[in-house]
Amino acid sequence: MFDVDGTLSPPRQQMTSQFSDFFFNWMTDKKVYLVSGSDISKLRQQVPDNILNKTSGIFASSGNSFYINGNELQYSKSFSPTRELLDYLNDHLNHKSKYKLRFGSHIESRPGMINFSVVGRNANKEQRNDYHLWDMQNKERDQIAKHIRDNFPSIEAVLGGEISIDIYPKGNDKSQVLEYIDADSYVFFGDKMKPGGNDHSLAKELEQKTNFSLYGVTDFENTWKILKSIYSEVDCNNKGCESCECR
Ligand code: M1P
Repeated sequence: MFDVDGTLSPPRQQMTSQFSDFFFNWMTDKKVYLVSGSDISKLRQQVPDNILNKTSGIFASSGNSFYINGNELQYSKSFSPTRELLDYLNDHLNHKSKYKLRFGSHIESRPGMINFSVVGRNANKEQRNDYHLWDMQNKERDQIAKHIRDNFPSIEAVLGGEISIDIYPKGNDKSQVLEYIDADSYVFFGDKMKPGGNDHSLAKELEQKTNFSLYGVTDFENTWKILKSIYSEVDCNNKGCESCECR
């Protein structure tokens, strides 16, 4: 199981062609699931079709929608935020936030969840980066997420990428994907596994299993390095391959 933004690609960017070529070959003979906070349309912009089609399944919107064979929808959940929650978010956006730049698309509705961003999902790379650096110093997203958790007991709010917060009913997080994946052992790669991050719920649930491995990565290059060092060598040896890409 792989998170996407920050794990297989830079946040909100495409996988590099070198890594996607490697990953496509590496997937052969493995059951690979993608588990992203993003919705399916963003995921399709970032991950090439040949990889999507080769997965055993794609969980988008934090496991609130599920596709097999690249594009066959298996289920999609819904979420209608309460007026109180929307009022809190709009009040923060329009009056309380100390970050003043706005680029549009601040509350995005996705299957089973909403995504909230003060700077806005329309921010370009530089604008996104500027907010991200500011937020790392000022911890605005941590404070918003904590406020939501403390004041809306049925709602979970977690940080996924660089500029936004994923918000959904408690339990409708990435851990729900385990209801749909039956395996003897599980391996999960994610960049937000610590408490407050959107990979944490799945990591915590996996810790209840007997056979699991968790890889908290810093970026996609880190994922690549781990796949090469831990897994590819086994594959190459098994297949007796002389010119494996991983060598
Ligand atoms: O998949 C990780 C996150 O990617 C995006 O985050 P951001 O735009 O903040 O960098 C969002 O799609 C977010 O929902 C998702 O969790």
